[in-house]
Amino acid sequence: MSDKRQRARVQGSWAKQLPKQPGPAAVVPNNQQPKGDQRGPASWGCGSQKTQTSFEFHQPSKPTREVPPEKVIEKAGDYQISHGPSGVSRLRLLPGFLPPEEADWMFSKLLAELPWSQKTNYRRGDAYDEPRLTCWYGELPYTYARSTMAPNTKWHPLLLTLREAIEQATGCSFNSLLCNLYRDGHDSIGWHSDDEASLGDQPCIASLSLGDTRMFSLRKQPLPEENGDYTYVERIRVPLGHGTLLLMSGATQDDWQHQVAKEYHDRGPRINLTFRTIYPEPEGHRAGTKLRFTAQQP
Ligand SMILES: O=C(O)CCC(=O)C(=O)O
Repeated sequence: MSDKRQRARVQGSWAKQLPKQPGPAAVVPNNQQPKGDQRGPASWGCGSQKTQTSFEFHQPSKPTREVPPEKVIEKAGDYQISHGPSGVSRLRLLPGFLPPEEADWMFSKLLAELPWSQKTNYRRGDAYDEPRLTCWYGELPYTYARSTMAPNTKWHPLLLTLREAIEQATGCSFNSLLCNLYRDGHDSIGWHSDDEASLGDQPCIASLSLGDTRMFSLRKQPLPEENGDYTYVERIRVPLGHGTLLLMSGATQDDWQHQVAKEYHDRGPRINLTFRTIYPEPEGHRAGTKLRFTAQQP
């Protein structure tokens, strides 16, 4: 038990008040307790003095489980972040994928020219507005968090150029694009995996960032016996700056969740483009179904 909790237990308002004792404080370290004949007669309960109660304080034993230290990935490279029954989870980070001047120009153009809007999602029947703006490109609609985005089928020419460059750099092909605009540090995306059945098995997702740097966090899915408790899971942080490309592939969407949390200091706008491949939902299949159960939605 932590010191704080230990104190709260002893000091809690529900705790019975002990009669006030004269003399030294009740908590006496073991090595300072008087021994045998060093004790005065009062300690034996003789005479007119009341018996003193002493408590032994034992340092709580160290918790046997430790929260794993968070890792940070910020250098260019290919990373195998886990290896489990679903396979290897991979990240590839390419900071400076776009040179800064090119990235500046693209950021201004996309900010001004994409059809940004705020999507309404549903959680347990309640509607909520996403804390960011989005737009969706492709041939098919995209459903997540119980709401569907109609596709923009006519791609902005700059998005087509970027798609081609990213396909060449990654060796993956993409037929769709989710664009996110974080207007400031208060915009965010909550913990989720891109694991809707429409994205297929082990999708390859390429994420290009433009504008202010935001922290992209990943946390490992807990084992079934943890009952959805993420306390002891592995965590990784990846700062995503202007012009950075991040590729997630392998089992990353099966075994990890990701988020961009709110930040409470000054953050400027940021655009994130996530290229994916989307497949038609099978007949009789409810749109937006997850491949696994997840309690949270972005
Ligand atoms: O903004 C980002 O870097 C992440 C976006 C994201 O998680 C998503 O679109 O699914």
